[in-house]
Amino acid sequence: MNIRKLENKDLMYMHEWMQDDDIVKYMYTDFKSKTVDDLKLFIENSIGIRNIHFAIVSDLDEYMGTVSLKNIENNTAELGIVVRKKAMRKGYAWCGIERIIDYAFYNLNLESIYWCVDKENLRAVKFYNKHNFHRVVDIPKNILDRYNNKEKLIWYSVLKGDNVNIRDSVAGCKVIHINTISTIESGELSFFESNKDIDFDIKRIYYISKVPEGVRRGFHAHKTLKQLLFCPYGKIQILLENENGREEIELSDPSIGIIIDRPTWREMLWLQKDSVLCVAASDYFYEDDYIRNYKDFMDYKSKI
Ligand code: T46
Repeated sequence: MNIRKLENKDLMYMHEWMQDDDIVKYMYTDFKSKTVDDLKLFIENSIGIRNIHFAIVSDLDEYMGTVSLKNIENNTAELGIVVRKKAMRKGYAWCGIERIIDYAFYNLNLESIYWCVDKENLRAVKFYNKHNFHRVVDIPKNILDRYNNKEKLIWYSVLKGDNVNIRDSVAGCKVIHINTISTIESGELSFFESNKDIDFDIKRIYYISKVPEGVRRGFHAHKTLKQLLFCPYGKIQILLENENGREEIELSDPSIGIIIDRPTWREMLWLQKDSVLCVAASDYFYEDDYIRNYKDFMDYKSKI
């Protein structure tokens, strides 16, 4: 599956979903009244300066939906997506979104993308929440004014650098999405709370900074300490090893963290100068809790 320029052969499939009540009921454009001529014109003008629409297609090049960037201005744009019934729950929506995000950030050099859904469109809300898209709180008035039923809308956004495709765990340690509130033109705010977002009391916070690129730190495990690691700035590779194996993950998105809650060997590689590693820990600093020798760690692991 992929995205490509809309073509006239897509027209009949576009017309098909526009007549489907289940699909258009939460949309604010009157698609039902669109004629074949309207659609021909739409396809002809699908790549513009202010609005860009692509077809989401199957491996056999069959149209499965449309993904759009609308109102492109001030380094931002509104995302729009629709998929045919046939394409639902098959990964086409995700493919369309992933590709358009790349296109927006790397071809058009935008800084953010935003969109809204009707609160009652539970399927869409579930989809965006599941994929960790950040909720936006302060939508600029000129954007809100495009919609009549403002109170019924939930807004989401992706900012350049957000990692939208992250795995669930590394060596069995949970990768978490830290609560993050976006603002379209002024960044994101992330937060977590003890015993709510992470299931331990935080007794200590420390951070590691001013590390030159290419340097590795760590090379130890903890016997009992639980920690949440995150990278509020830069890019750091974290290598973890425990009974689940030896795996790596790159931390580069401030809204992503790893919870290490079992004896795990760790090594941190600074992939970018001035990256900061921040850690929320379940206990005070006790040197006795460290296993700083790999062989000792292997022995310790074999006994637990
Ligand atoms: C970990 C990874 C991710 C203190 O005095 N208090 C503290 O709270 C900490 C964390 C360290 N220290 C002392 C202990 C050493 O003399 O600071 C010195 C440097 O610590 P270390 O070499 O352990 O730093 P890293 O970067 O290898 O490891 C640190 C944490 O120590 C460790 O718990 O999980 O970050």
